[in-house]
Amino acid sequence: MIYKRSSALFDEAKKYIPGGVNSPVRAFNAVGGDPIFVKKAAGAYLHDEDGNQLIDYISSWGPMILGHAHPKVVDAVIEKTKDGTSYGIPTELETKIAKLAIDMVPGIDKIRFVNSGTEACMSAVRLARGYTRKDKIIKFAGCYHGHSDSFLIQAGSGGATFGEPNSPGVTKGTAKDTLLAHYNNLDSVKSLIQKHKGEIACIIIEPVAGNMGCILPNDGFLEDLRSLCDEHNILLVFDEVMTGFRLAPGGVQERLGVLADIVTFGKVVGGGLPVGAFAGKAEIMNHLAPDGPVYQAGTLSGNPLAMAAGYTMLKELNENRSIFESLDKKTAYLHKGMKKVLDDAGVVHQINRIGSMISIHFCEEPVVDFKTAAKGNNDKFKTYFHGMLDRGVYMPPSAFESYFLNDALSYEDIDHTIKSLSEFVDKLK
Ligand code: KE4
Repeated sequence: MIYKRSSALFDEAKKYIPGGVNSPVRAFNAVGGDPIFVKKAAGAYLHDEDGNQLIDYISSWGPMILGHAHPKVVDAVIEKTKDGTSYGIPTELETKIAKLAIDMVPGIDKIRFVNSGTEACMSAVRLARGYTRKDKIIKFAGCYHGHSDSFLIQAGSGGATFGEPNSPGVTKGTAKDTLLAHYNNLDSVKSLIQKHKGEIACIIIEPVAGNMGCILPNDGFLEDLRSLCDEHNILLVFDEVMTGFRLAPGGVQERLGVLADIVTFGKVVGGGLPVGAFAGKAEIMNHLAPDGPVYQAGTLSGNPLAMAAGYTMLKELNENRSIFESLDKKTAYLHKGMKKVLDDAGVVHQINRIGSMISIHFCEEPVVDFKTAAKGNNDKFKTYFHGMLDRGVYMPPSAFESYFLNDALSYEDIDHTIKSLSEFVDKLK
């Protein structure tokens, strides 16, 4: 595959945009080389600036679950645009998508729309703190909830239980209120609760993690978190920005049968336009301005174009629920095929999968948290990523990301993906 024009465009972009990108993971720093620049996308395919067609396994990091440029979504946005693009005044469409989301997702009475997953998670934490009148939060190493200061925290040094900033610009004052636990490790949560009795507003978690690669909760882990929260008057916040409306119509809460107190959404809920949302029981959500004291706002929140795209996508998923089973089957087929190629070549690896989320890790032991995810051989991952890209398959450009399959993918596309791996698998030994 030739990427000359993409490289030239990247050089140009770097003159005007920090790192040449508007979000760091796009810059290929984890895998090396220059990023491709996309000209257009349709269905399961990306079309880059050098005329290459690539099978897309990130689906814009989740939103494009129906495939790119889905006709119904495109038509809805075009039609809505003719009525104007933003009012800053309530519209009926916001109520329609709110009712649909509440019908689809268990355990929520009310939902507030914002403009990104970060905004949804940031607002959910403020709401939890405002509702409980407590300051500290527990998050898990390796889970990503967007780039709000409270989340850019790494493990504190030594015995300190509170976190330290993992980015310049995040203050120690902010970091001290974020406590760090370890995924699938209930004792790490219990010890934080013991050390900070009565101080913890919420536990926020990706109920299926997608930012360490894909990592599933151990059996009973989410149920145990639910019990701990009930016992200690702590709110449980499920960050379903990736999993919401993807792992089931009702997300992980439906698929795994555990209910959170606040759930956040992004990606699919916006149908490819900028939308995030957070939702919960009325008792909690009514604490939000203008009814309640917890402030949260946004000029473009509930924007008519974004609502048109999101409503159309949710409606399509809600009325064609066989899409979820179809995606599960396609992902299982990909898993089986990739595993056979890697096993036959004697390549040590792990594959984690649930629904249409999957990731490959080149390491010996099962990947169950950030520590085990970090043991993946990144040189092999780089070889894997570029080997696939050179054969027209676009995988996430980082070992710490999940793939997101879309419904436009055909079994022929998946066969091509498996065949591509077999062509260079010996380089992964
Ligand atoms: P956004 O602000 O990027 O819309 O959402 C933040 C967010 C919150 N919660 C979870 C579980 C997320 O995965 C994300 C964002 N996901 C990344 C992919 N790892 C988006 C890609 C990017 O940062 O460019």
